[in-house]
Amino acid sequence: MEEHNKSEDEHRLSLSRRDVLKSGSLLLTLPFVSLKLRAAPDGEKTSSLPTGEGEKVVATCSTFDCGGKCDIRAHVTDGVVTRISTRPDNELDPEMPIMRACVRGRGYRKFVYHPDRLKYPMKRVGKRGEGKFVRISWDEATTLIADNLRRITTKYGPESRFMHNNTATSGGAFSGDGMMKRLLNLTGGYLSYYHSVSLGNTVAATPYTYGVAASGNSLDTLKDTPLVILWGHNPTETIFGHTNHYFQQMKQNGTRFVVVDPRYSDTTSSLADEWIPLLPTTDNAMMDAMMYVIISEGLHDKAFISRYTLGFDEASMPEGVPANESLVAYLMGQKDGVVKTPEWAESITHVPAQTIRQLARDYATTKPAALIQGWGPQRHNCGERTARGSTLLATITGNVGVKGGWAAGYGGCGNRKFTTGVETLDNPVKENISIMNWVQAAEDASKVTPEDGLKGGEKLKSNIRILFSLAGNYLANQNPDVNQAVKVLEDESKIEFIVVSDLYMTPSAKYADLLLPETSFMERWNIGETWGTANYLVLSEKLIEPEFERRSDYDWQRDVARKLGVEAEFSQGRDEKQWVEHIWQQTCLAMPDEKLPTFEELQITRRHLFKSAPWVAFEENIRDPQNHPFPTPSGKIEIFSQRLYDMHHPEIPALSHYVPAHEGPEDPLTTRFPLQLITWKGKNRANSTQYANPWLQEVQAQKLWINPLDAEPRAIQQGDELRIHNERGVSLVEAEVTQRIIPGVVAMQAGAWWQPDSQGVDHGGCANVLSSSRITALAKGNSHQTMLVEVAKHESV
Ligand SMILES: Nc1nc2c(c(=O)[nH]1)N[C@H]1C(S)=C(S)[C@@H](COP(=O)(O)OP(=O)(O)OC[C@H]3O[C@@H](n4cnc5c(=O)[nH]c(N)nc54)[C@H](O)[C@@H]3O)O[C@H]1N2
Ligand SMILES: Nc1nc2c(c(=O)[nH]1)N[C@H]1C(S)=C(S)[C@@H](COP(=O)(O)OP(=O)(O)OC[C@H]3O[C@@H](n4cnc5c(=O)[nH]c(N)nc54)[C@H](O)[C@@H]3O)O[C@H]1N2
Ligand SMILES: [Mo]
Repeated sequence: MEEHNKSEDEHRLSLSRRDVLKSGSLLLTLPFVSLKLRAAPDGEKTSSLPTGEGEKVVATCSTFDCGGKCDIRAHVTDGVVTRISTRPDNELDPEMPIMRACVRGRGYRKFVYHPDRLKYPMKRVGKRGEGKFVRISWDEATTLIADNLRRITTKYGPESRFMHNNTATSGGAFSGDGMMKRLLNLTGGYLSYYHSVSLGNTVAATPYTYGVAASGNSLDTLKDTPLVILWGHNPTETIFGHTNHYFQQMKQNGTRFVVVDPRYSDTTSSLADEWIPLLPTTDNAMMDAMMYVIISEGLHDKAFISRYTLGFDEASMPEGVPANESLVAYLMGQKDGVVKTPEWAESITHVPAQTIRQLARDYATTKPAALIQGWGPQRHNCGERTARGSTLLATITGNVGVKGGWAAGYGGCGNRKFTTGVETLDNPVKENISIMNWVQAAEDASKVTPEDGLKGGEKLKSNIRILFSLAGNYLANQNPDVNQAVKVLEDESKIEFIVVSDLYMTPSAKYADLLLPETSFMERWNIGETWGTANYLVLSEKLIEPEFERRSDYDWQRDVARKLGVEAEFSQGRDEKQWVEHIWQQTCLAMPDEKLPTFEELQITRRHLFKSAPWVAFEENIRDPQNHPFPTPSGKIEIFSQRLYDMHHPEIPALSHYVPAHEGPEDPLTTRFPLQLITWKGKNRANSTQYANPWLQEVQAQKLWINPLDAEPRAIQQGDELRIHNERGVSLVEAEVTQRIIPGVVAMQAGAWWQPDSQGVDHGGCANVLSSSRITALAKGNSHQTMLVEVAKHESV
């Protein structure tokens, strides 16, 4: 239901219909429709109110990091977006996967036209984090940035400058985040970070099996796959490019879907023939037992294993490794005396042995079969092992490099194409930290060591002294262990200047010294880029003019560059649209065979689908191993990894088998905090983006899922207010007593805004007051998902 309220009328903009026409937005087939318009609220706005004759429907997309690049149709009347719809059922485009807008996409108008949106640049007046600001001019704001950059760089060097995790604009070719890197690089550089908190653990682990990370196929190759195992994968909510388009077709054609997930996810309810819940972090035990069943029953693909792999059994081990380090030796307990039977795994995973046995048999005897892992299982502190464990299963069943199979692991598709993006230029600062190191680098950089993740040097030259968070809510919301992070943020003697740009007063925005109101994607030009295995680009056109004093990051960055004397080099004389056009031209040059439309044409066609033959990862390596060895040290698929073995680290076993996780179900800490808490990415927001959207709050309330078996002894009933706590924090949230979660585990949606009271108790259901900043062993990455908690009725405490 669409409705107009006063605040939206106030948001009606001054862009005339003629401007919209000029900009070429009138594309799709919808003829002008006569609209009955409300009276103008005041004289001033009258001139900009529509004159009544029409509406344009513009195909566009957001540039959020939301999993999909759906087909959004913005209905624009006299410079106002009045409605969002999606690709009509009767629009024929057989080559383009159907990407119907989800609730988030359909809610964009409420995100853009929200009375709480930031309107003016503001500087902090209270203590840092208190959230007290006063309005200032853009001239003062940009002078503050330029002066602080100059002062801090002179005093501490460019290594003291940090750009934070900012994913809300990562779905576009152009962003303030990217341009800020360019500006910093033009003026000495900055401390950069590596590791994607989204998928970094699996990206780090997968090459130990295959030599490269990208191990996914194009989804059209799964058309005739009879069995798909979705392992901690929830694309019905997370979208993952155009996954649902294909999965729904496959479902209709009879593909059997099995979902392995502690939660009965929306994917389970919409797709699965079977749901197998297990305790989080125990996936490797289940995988080990499946491999045990497959091998002990002789169901493994012997020809494939002998031709392409290393380390399956004692006869296929590299030289110099002691006895009993092979996969078979491990599974049969030849070294540790523990045979990895389904009964052994049942006690760890809580999956019935018979279920494990049956899944193992089904997976090994259905040819081909695709085991596809989401990223939830790898956002744990055992995540690298879980990711690589799945590659071993795919390998011993011969599902690697074959059409209809899936190599598991990271899963990204090697044939995807992207725009060239902005030229951020070379960064003179060579030190590079893991995203997990930033709090320590701000508190006391001398403690950040190569062992924790520092690269490019032995130590850091400076603490982080100036920080930019442009389109992120990571500082005090999305970072694990928020309470630990904000202690450092609050200390004004540590980071001296924090710049945040956002559309809303988020928990992280409250920690800004300077808070800047950015435009939304509807108020800028961009090109949206796809996710997962999807392979197309969508123009994200400027639809409406910014209101109040909102400015795009690039726009104010030009002023800062001017004040620093580098504007000409920085901007190359281009405005935002010209940059997007430039990126497009560079992309066209980089892909001469692709026959991309010109930028002018793109404004008519709106999107470009990269057409390619079906892609099967490692197809060549399997077809012709002599001439195309796997890019591993041995040239084979490495079941046993000598490189991992040589690390001699108990959490990095050469076979990626089960090792109990910190804060997993076997941790002695369970005596105090007996429940595992996991989070999931829910349908009504992209991480914390759109948290304040009232429509989307109606879609799904923030609640803690708890099984009746855990609720009952705690006298918890549906709707009770709960207190979730551990040593790191306390969060209050409503109970959802449900069998959709396995006993022993509780779950809530990630991305709710942190709402601390004066005691530091969170009232928002923000999981990151409970999550841990423990670093994963191999990737030096995040483990947002691994935490133990206790839960009680709030009143009873
Ligand atoms: N609707 C929506 N879509 C999104 C996002 C969003 O916020 N909202 N965010 C986007 C982003 S930034 C990313 S990185 C991706 C993330 O995509 P994913 O990381 O795949 O999404 P999650 O929901 O974190 O995890 C997927 C599933 O893993 C399950 N899981 C958790 N722990 C375990 C475990 O130990 N074992 C097993 N087997 N399963 C487990 C969860 O219950 C969940 O159903 O999604 C993107 N898509
Ligand atoms: N507990 C838990 N925590 C997690 C995860 C988890 O699974 N569980 N997942 C992690 C993952 S995978 C990710 S990717 C991160 C994401 O963490 P972040 O990168 O911080 O992403 P968001 O939370 O979406 O915050 C983006 C902010 O940008 C703002 N924004 C939107 N559009 C624009 C724009 O055009 N300009 C500007 N300037 N601002 C804009 C939004 O209002 C929002 O406040 O969270 C991580 N944190
Ligand atoms: Mo992410």
